[in-house]
Amino acid sequence: MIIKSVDAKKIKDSRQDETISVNIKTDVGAFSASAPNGKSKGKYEKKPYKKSIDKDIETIKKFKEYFSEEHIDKFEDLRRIEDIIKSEVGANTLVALEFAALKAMAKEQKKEIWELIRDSTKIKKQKFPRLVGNSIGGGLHSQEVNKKKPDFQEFLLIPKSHSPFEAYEKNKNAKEDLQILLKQKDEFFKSEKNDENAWRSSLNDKEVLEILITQKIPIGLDVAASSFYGRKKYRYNNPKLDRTIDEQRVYLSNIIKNFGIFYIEDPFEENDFESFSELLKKFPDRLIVGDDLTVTNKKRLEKAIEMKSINAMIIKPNQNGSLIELKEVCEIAKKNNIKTVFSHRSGETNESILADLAVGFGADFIKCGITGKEREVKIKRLIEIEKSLTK
Ligand code: 2PG
Ligand code: MG
Repeated sequence: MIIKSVDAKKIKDSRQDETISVNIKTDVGAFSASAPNGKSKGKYEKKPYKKSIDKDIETIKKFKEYFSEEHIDKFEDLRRIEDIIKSEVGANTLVALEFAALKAMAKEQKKEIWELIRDSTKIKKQKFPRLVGNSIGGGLHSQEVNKKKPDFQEFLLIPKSHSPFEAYEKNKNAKEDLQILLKQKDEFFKSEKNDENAWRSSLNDKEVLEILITQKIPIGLDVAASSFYGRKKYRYNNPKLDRTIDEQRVYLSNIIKNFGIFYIEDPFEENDFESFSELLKKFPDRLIVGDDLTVTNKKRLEKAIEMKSINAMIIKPNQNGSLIELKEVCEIAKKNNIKTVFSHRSGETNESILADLAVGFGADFIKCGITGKEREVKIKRLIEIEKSLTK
């Protein structure tokens, strides 16, 4: 496949913020793809744009002649695109371009995108990723309800099923049950949704967990601790309380024990590899997940492995931009028994390629919400792949 020309434009994400959509013309047709936006971003993520979205759009157009000299036929050939443009644009621009290139390659080879990453005989033997769905939210993704909200960013439901179809049904039903329970327990609840289409509530973290345990589905938390850490303390608002690093360790250990938490993401701020290690030592049978800690970055993952900080990690394509490095990160994770959780961002688009990547790379989990158009396109794509493989 040959890329004949490249164009890009600004589109709106689910939060109505600007993001990039890249369009390529190739000898097998035109293809476009877009990248999402994070809000509780890790400090060590690659920048979405080199200087600005407008500058990246200008740059990518300038480089179009260079692309037309390259044959791009297999996943590894994305490296050729990276050699040309990686240092010139940001992670969002690069990843959207690589997504579009994958779509073109799939068309040319009459394959599905996930098949470009791994052949179907291997996929058939592997388990489908389990859904990780955001049911109730707080932190940076939620506005307050009657001046209050939970401090943790995401209260996640993780059905045991490896069938995306089954898990999707379970999560949708549970989310409806939670609406009824919130109406009973939260006098200010108005059935409003947050950035990721999760319920907004005035309840605090423990009160939300009391409700969540009624569902009998394994519970996950994205504490997103960096977003409320400052001057050596975790600054809780609901109720108002500053916790030292030691106090945070004790508090979260109690939460994990008392509510049987199965998955906990970013329990500590993004530089504190040591507290992660302590928690993992104490709870080796739970998933201690790095997101802002590891930012889909090889060096950060290597440090987390050396420090024994995590046994699971978030993979977000636009935290890095390079799908070649993302592949390496997944391989290193697998070798070291670290589970991978392919994840959406809080500001999403209608792009569904995350599902193909999750299947192709053999992800253990996929975190992409429960409801909302931008979330459901990814789940539905996963179900479509499931159906095609179980025929
Ligand atoms: C996270 C993500 C997605 P954001 O923290 O895991 O849920 O949030 O995209 O805002 O970084
Ligand atoms: Mg996170």
